[in-house]
Amino acid sequence: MLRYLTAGESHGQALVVVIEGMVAGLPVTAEQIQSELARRRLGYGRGPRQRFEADEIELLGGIRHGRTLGSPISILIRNSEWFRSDKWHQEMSPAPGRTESPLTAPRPGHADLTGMQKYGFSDARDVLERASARETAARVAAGAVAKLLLAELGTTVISHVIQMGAARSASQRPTPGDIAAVDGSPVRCFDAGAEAAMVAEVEDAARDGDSLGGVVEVLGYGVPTGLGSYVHWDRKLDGLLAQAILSIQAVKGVEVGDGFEVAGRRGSEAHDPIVWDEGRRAYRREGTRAGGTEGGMSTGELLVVRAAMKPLATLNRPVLATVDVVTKESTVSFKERTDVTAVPAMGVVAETMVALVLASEALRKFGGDSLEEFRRNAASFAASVQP
Ligand code: EPS
Repeated sequence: MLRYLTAGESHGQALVVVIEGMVAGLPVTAEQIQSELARRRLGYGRGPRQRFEADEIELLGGIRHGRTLGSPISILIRNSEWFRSDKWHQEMSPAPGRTESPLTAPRPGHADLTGMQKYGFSDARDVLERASARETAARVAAGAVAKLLLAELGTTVISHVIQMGAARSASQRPTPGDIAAVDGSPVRCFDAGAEAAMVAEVEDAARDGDSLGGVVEVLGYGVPTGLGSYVHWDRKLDGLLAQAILSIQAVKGVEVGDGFEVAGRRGSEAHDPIVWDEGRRAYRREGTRAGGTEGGMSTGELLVVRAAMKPLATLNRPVLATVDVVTKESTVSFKERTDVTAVPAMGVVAETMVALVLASEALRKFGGDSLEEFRRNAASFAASVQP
């Protein structure tokens, strides 16, 4: 229901996102989008580029006087890198010409080699500029708008880092009120004890010229009951969430609820019993083992989705072997990126992807062309939910 398309290369002029399907009348300001983009730049272990990428946006269409119009929303994010040196004007020029310095040693673990084979390129830059996770800035801008729609339903999506390299956090979960504390942590970890171990992991890896992966947990509070559906494979909410999460650069694993761990338990210990809450006149699940989905639908309980990110494939120490595509001789991969880890930033991107899926499914369920209509439909469903 909510469609969005991003365009732009990491060292090109700008990124752009076009969002289609948003209701009219949703209050949106540039500052709200900007503050989500600032959250994505957080995190110990990121490279120098995050210090000068301001991610300043321009709202090009779809918003007038602080409200959505129902028309496509278009957001531009300029790449500061482009303006810092002539190098990128030449390297990334859209005018006919060629580069003086093609990258001919594709980096293992990146899209480089397969992308070159697939699209017929001899310069890895033709691939890596678009495959780069810089693109997630445009997604986060779209996600900021999705989050504003979800806020109208009382739904909040947050995330925290639960593993960085070998360091893991305890099981306590932040609530929406804790998000400033999570963002205030250098590794976006809610567990102070684990935070120190995670920072130490990053320092160790940095000293060794190495990189780190990790796991983030995304939590959806106040998700309405009944998003997604059991009637078709491609309408299942957990399936949609998994696709959205796995589309994030370097993410290799996704779990809903207790995920892989539940497979080792007995059935009697693997599910969340249903109880009737007389005070709230509502059903409740005892536990979060299912992660807030059953049969591909949101149950109305806490949504729990985890994303596992592999360590970044470019190391500051040239150890990963590759082959030069011109000479076919063995060499080591070049250094294009400088971050030690991007796990804290990935958490913000994972929030974004979950928010976009939930907003899209909420629009499918509650519909409407205006915010007023959407709200009315959501309220009337909530008041009459059966049995
Ligand atoms: C990226 C490489 C690094 C990251 C960049 C993504 O950029 P550079 O090659 O200029 O050092 O900093 O991330 C961002 C700029 C961003 O905004 O996330 C890559 O190759 O994926």
